[in-house]
Amino acid sequence: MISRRRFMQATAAGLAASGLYRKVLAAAAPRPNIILIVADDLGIGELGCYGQKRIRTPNIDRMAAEGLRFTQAYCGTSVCAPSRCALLTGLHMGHAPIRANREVQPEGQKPLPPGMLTVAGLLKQAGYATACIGKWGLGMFDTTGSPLNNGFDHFFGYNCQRHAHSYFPKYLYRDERRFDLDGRTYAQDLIASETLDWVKANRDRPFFLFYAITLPHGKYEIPSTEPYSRENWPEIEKIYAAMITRLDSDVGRLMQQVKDLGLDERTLVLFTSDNGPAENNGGHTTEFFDSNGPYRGTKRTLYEGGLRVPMIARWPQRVPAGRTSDAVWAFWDILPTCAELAGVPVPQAANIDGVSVVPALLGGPGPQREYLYWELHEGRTQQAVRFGDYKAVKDSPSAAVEIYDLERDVTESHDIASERPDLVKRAVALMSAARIDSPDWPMRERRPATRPATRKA
Ligand SMILES: [Ca+2]
Ligand SMILES: [Ca+2]
Repeated sequence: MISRRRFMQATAAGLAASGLYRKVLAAAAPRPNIILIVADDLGIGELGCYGQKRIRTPNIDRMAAEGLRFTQAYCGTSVCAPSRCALLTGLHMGHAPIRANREVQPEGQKPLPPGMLTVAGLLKQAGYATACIGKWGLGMFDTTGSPLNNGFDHFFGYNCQRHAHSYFPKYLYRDERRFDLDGRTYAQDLIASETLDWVKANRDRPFFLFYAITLPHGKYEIPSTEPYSRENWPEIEKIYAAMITRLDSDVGRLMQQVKDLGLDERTLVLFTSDNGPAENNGGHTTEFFDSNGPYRGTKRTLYEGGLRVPMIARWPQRVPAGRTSDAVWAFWDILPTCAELAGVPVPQAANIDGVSVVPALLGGPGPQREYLYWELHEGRTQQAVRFGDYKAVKDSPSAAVEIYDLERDVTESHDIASERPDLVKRAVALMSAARIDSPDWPMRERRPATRPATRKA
């Protein structure tokens, strides 16, 4: 068993460089506001700044031009709830309490267990105002998984992922209180307004906003297909593109609000997506807009198309403008990164997997570590590990390990496992060292092909 501590040790050179960037940060007091915008099922190929040609995303593209665009950032895993669990807790899928979407009736998902450290809880302790606006998916309000039991002062939107499939819902929640809607109101209208109001109300104190925007996931619904109404595309693709452009314009409104309130230079904004693009459904195809860009796979796979997500950071005067970074990092690094920005230590007892990427945000190197690990329990258990530029994928516990060299083969087209038994051996050892067994998430083989796969949330 390889010690986790050793994985986190930086090289001497890396430490020296990180120290330099940390001095820059220390000079940058006071503590920044943090806005974390997480789109739902937005593919890395769906933004102009990542190569999209037809869907318009001018506001997010401007954010990238004014900030730092990461090319090798990863989500927690390739479906909603566990990916957000990694983001909030600093734990990767080998240790996270939530490792799949698991529905609870009549509403909600399997709750976070009691006593979890979350990024919101840590920042709240440090004096930040905290809100989650959009979608939750980690436990109803009467459970230990309620956002209000996990560090958020304020919640607005959908608690349940299934409920969030509808953009014209019959109700939403403000904190734990349900309020009724007429079923004709586009929920994103209310959610977008709530973000603007909340930022304004909290302008005078440091704040942390987790803006879990639901577009473009769920049912494909939008009041108008402008600016694509006259395109010669299938109607479903006009709707899909319009949802992404709507996501973009609401990000733009929020950025404008931050600017208008004079908060630009003390607010770090991170924009990302919780997993790769959803598979083909309802007539929509990932091929139409090349939603996964050059990568293989989609949501529910552990290939790069499922895991590699857009990640843009903007913080004028601190984060360099108009640059890209190939620093390799992942959602479980968000908690320690925000903790460092807020000047609050991460309790050792939480035993998190993430490391702070503050040096990378400020234009320096990414963290040095031995590996990144993912697993996913959708029917069978899939596993993946990235070590250096090598990536190993295992489709089920009994499946052969596939090995790809991402530096030469970013499309994961050429499995080199048969040529490199040494890498197979290493990947197997890392996959084993990276995880602890959980009775909630047993390792499962593929079910017989006669049973249709679950396609939910
Ligand atoms: Ca998602
Ligand atoms: Ca593609």
